[in-house]
Amino acid sequence: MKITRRNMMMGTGAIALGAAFHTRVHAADFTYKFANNLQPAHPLNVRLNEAVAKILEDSGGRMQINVFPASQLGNDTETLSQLRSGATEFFSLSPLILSTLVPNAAISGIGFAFPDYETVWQAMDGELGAYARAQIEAKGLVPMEKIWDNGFRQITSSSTPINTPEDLKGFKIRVPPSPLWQSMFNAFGSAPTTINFAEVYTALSTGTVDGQENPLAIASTAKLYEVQKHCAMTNHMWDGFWFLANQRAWEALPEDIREIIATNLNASALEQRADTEKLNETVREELTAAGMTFTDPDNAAFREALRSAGFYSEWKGNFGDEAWGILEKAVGTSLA
Ligand code: X2X
Repeated sequence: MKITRRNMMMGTGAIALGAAFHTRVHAADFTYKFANNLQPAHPLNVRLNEAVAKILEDSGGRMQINVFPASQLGNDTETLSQLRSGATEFFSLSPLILSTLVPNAAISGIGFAFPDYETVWQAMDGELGAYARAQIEAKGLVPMEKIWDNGFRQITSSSTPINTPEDLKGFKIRVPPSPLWQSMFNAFGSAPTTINFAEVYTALSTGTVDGQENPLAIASTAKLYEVQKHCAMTNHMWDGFWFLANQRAWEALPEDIREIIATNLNASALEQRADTEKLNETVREELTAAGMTFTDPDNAAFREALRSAGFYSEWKGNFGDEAWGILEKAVGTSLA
């Protein structure tokens, strides 16, 4: 091979890269995967990337966590199976989707339960969150203490704007894989279809469903405004993401590394909550500029529609008096 300036430089570069890679491979005692269903620009991934960099640093390079955003390892249903088998070590998941494994984890997703964020965080950092985490642990998964924010959910549609609960009758809406979501939109008289988030953009663009519901931060970062025209600010439920570890993978880590991971993830959760709340408040303008039209319906009418359909009494029965009592105490009002 003729030595030129160009391939000499490439050679040097390759050696330097090789050396860096070598050091990294040997430095990390543990290399774990962290899966989630959100786009890289969502505050959850922004803060998660910061947290894993800090974990690598604080552990002296012993703990490497590689983040796989945007359902790269599979949709939520598949990734939950991977988490249980240990094929994926970490996963962030909505309490409602997690309820397919841990039924009472869904308690925080009851429609119109939380009036505001202050009540949400008091509940989720308090007795209600502790109750949910105990339920999760009983099924062999390890939840971090602080839940991350998804947000208050709003309904988007492509054909007609939603102004009243009557507009939801017969509405073909995508819901995430969870009995509580299915039940809620059945109570509205809609035609809900269960679709994992990984397939939502396609389902909307091909017209398989007419609408979906998600916080505005997701409508923005997942570019749902490209395939949805209207948005109704129903605030019909708050949703979050439990940060979950596979139990065997977690217990394989030395105590000090577990401590470093938990401390950093819980600290980043608080920053992510602030980011997401702010984004959900400010992004309406951006979505309007992208061509979406907004309606601000009377939320009380939607809540009343659920009540008169028997939604609350049915779910009080499903969750049982203990869980329901903790929820009512947290929100300071009788729900059923
Ligand atoms: O699937 C959804 O809609 C999402 C992204 O909000 C959840 O993870 C529940």
